[in-house]
Amino acid sequence: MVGVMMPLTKQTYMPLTVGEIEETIHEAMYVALTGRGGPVIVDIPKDIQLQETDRMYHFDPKTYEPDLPGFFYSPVPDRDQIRNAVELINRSERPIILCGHGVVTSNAGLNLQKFAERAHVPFAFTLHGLSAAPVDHPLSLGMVGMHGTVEANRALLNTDLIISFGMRFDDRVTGKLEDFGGDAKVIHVEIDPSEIDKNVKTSVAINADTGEVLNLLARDLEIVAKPRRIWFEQIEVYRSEIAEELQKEIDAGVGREGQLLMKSIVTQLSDLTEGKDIIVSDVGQHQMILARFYNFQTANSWFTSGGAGTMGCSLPMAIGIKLARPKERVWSISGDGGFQMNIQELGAIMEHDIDVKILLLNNGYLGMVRQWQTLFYDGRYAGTPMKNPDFGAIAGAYGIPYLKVTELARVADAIKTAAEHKGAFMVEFLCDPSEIVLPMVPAGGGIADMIVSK
Ligand SMILES: Cc1ncc(C[n+]2csc(CCOP(=O)(O)OP(=O)(O)O)c2C)c(N)n1
Ligand SMILES: [Mg+2]
Repeated sequence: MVGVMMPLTKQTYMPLTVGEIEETIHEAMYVALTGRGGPVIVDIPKDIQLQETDRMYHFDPKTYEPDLPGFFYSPVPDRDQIRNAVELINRSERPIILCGHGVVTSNAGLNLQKFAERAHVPFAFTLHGLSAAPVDHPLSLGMVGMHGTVEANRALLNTDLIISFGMRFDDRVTGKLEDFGGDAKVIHVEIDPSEIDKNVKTSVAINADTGEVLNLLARDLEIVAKPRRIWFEQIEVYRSEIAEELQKEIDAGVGREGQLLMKSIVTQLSDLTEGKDIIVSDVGQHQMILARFYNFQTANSWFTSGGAGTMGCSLPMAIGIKLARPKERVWSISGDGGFQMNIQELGAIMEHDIDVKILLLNNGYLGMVRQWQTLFYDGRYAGTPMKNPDFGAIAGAYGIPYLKVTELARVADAIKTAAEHKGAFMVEFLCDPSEIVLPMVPAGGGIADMIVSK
């Protein structure tokens, strides 16, 4: 167990006597929550579980600090490095801020906004950075990367200074590394030292807690708000490149065959919830469409599996999130493929009466793979069409009320019914399998290779 979990976790433990369990649990919690957070596994063997002890609790978690040589992080930034960063920011004509998940976890979204406003710099979100700040803020460019917005990606191509917070320059953000960044200088604020200079060479590295750094930058009196008129004019050009085309599709709401478009469903969900609810996605086209079209307003309201994402994660994640944040409305949104990978979690919802709203965006395909087949494999749809079960019968078997929506006119009502229902509710939407998530930076390509429209 410990061996197989090692590459998947931040740390693994296996106490070999009952006396070690207490200390191990404390150390595991400390490691999980300190620095860059991450999963830690404690495997307590069965024979150790059966041992007896009279050892009493004697740790104070507030003052507890384990003896962990090599496990070191410093939350406080170096003032000289901050000064160097501010100098670069003040000099830059075309800066861009990249907001990563570290901004969400350090609850620094408000300071990110303040800093961006004070310095007059546009900001873009990584997939995991979404919901750190309102995505419709005037300085926001939306998501960056493989399925990022035209404006975020074009700005990243043409910037002279990347100011990145709590992110790791994943390949889904950078595209082909050799083509990334051009002559742009890079400021990298990151708590995990192993991420600094890993993928992208930095001009100024600030190895500290993103929250602490943004707290300083939001109030830094040395920062000059330059007008950067040419840069912002250019950004408006990027913004308008496909805006009209997208709006037309959203307004039409259906594809050529009259089936629902996911971007229309997500836009209606966003409007009805005013972008304030908790959104838990699965992995696939619907995930990228949520990332692109949900108007995130609430801090830490977006939960998803990034990198090579894990299909099936949405339902169990949503259950955990609802238990942790019972007062907020939680939407679990899956594709027909991913939903069936953890469908048994409906049992947990039934057993514990958990109020999770389930939206199933059923396009009859492993849609994201189909998209690659459409764009890069001459439309050879091998292994992607789904022969799906009767999802209504499944919901019924678990005692979960269910609606099926095939018409655009019924989308908003169905979402509203689910939202207002007390308890779990499921809505299945029949979606157009030919919908493609664009823009797209092809895997292995540079951001300049972005496919913008069909
Ligand atoms: C467990 C797992 N298996 C395979 C993949 C590769 N994969 C990524 S997206 C996708 C298709 C997802 O299909 P669906 O859940 O129907 O969502 P859609 O793309 O149609 O919205 C696949 C197979 C993955 N990410 N995770
Ligand atoms: Mg699908």
